[in-house]
Amino acid sequence: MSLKVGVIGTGMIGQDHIRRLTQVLSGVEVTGVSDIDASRAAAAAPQGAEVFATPQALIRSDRIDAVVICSWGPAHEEQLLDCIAAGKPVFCEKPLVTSAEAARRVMDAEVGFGRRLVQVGFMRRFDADYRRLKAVIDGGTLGLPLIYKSVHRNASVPPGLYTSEMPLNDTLVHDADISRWLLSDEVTGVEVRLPRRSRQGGELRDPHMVLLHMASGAIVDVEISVNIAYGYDIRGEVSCETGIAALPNRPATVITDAHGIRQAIPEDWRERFIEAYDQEFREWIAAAGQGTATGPSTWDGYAATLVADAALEAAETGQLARIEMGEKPGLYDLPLQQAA
Ligand code: NAD
Ligand code: ISE
Repeated sequence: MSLKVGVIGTGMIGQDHIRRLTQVLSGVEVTGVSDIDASRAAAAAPQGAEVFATPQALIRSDRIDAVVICSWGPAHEEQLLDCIAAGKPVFCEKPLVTSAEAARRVMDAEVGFGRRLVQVGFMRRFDADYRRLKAVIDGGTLGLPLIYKSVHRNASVPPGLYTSEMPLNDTLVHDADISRWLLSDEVTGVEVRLPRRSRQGGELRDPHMVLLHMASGAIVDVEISVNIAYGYDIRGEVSCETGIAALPNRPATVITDAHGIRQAIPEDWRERFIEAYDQEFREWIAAAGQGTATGPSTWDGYAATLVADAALEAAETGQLARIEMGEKPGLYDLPLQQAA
């Protein structure tokens, strides 16, 4: 029997996830959609799907077994709380929420429910290159990881919609999550340095250099550039005691023609992570069919939110901002090494 899914938010990634749920993956059917822009929801609705007037009506409907949230970050908390109240598994695009207090409210609700229902859209954990990189680090042949360099470059971001806080509370959350997961470690402090401003983004503060101090003493150095024009470029390299391990440059196809030898660069996240998104949904569909969730959890979303909050503070003060996560509820007690 197919899992009946409702999609909230039918913008860029909502439409891309509807495509994969209807055309790529099996065992799943999109039976409802909702968006504050009703005409956008209607245009994105697959044949036979109901267009719900509100996210709440979609979440409560018996035509919906599980929910995919692709609305804007500030709308996630209310929609997550409604899904948990209805006992429905929910895939929520990152960021989980936009403040640590909101993350704690979602965690309290899920812990009160007594079973994991939430999977957060940290798709890098499902990417084959990142999984191979993690296997090398976990294998221990290179010794302990000491430094991780994470490069996160976007060709451009939507002017007006993407604000000056978003490099740190929307984009950085991917690097925060993948650093915790790759290194099986927690972030305890954040520093931010602001280099010369790129003229590509107008008044937008861009780029950012971020240092994540990990509990083990390892340090992660993150470059966030969101208007770099040439393409979507994601890199990662871990320096260990006796060697380094790095992501390959993607895609690997080398083109040789009259202009020289070059590798094409993905335009945006849809192209670079197309297989990772497919895989995160395969694993989500299997878990949601059992009434639960797998992979990146509410705890992981909370951890990334704390990093975002600390990064905003560090950018303001120029000082190291410390992070105290508090005690992890037993519901999330899977070692970081195993979560996806
Ligand atoms: P978008 O602006 O293209 O689409 C968002 C949609 O949500 C819009 O159609 C908007 O009308 C709708 N919406 C906003 N508030 C709503 C509400 N309260 N109820 C119902 N609908 C609402 O944005 P996007 O790029 O598709 O991003 C959506 C989310 O996905 C964001 O949280 C973003 O951070 C995340 N995202 C994740 C990735 C990834 O790589 N995992 C990539 C892009 C976006
Ligand atoms: C976007 O929302 C994503 O999640 C992309 O993966 C990220 O690279 C981009 O910076 C965000 O705006």
